[in-house]
Amino acid sequence: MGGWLLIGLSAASLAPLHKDAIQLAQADVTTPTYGPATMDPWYGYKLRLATLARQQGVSAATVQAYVPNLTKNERIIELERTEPIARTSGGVVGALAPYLRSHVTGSLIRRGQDNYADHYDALRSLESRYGVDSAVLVAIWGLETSYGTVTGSTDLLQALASLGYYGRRRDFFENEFVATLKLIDQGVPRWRLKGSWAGATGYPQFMPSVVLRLRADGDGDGYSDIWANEMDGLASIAAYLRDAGWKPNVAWGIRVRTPANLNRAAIANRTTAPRCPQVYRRHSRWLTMREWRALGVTPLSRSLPDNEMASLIEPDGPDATAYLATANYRAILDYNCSNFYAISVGVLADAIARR
Ligand SMILES: [Ca+2]
Repeated sequence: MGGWLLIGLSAASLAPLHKDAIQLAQADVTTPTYGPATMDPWYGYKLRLATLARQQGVSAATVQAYVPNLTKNERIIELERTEPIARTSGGVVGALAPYLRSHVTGSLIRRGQDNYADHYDALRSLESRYGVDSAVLVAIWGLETSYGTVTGSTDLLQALASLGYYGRRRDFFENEFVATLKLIDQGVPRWRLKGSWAGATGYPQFMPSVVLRLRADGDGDGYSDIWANEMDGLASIAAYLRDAGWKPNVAWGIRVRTPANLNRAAIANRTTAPRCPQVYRRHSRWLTMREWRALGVTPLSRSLPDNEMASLIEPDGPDATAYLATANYRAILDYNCSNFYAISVGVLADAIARR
């Protein structure tokens, strides 16, 4: 097993390695054993990654250049080991106001307004191209990376390989590892491929597979550089939201007042969302704005069209801050599945557009 002899091998000759790979995939996270006992487990795991990458069409040259020398990052494995499964707003009551104070700061609002003004014409053209509210694009850029100043400095290949090796979310991270190699095949330099410890990269903080699928050219130079070109980053966020079902010219949501006698059992959502159900559990069922008015739920400032569907969200429980959230709120949840995150995006976007 010495050396990296698999480079240039045909798919058929990779088959025996693939058998090892299946065995590796079934390894228990808590007692990791990779490959034959005589093989260094990390080396064995890199063979598995190289095999997967070649099977999924990554060039032999890229695999040869970037996989054999990878080292394992124990610090990242420790972050993954101690990562709470649900650290977001699902189930948390009574914490929206302090969350908004610490996340949607005066500085973030002010810099968002400046960026919105600086890029105003380009943002208008993105809005007509994608149909997505440009203030929301700026707000996501601000919350994800503080307007491009904090994009992460972790080497993606090392991080994703280490996370796959640890194995709690192996399929997910291995897919992202292969996607990162495909970006290199597309010409993205390795030094660009840095991000958060969990693999989010660039101005939009996309996972590599999302970069492959949705990165867009916002400034019209024919290339999408989501790591250094602001308009490319914003266009890519717009492409994501459009893909997630954004409806043009509809607000993400509105603040509302609820009546004292609102029967919450009657409006409870009885379906279970397939994706992040603990977040959707906090939404009421869908009603039209007209139906909400009939129940005494009234807008505090702007309203929604009578026929627009929305669900009621009361992050701090009854008789506190309440929102009617539209389909566009769900598109934001698709970006990052946390009610507090989506509300922060909406509140920041409203403040950015208000100036
Ligand atoms: Ca570009």
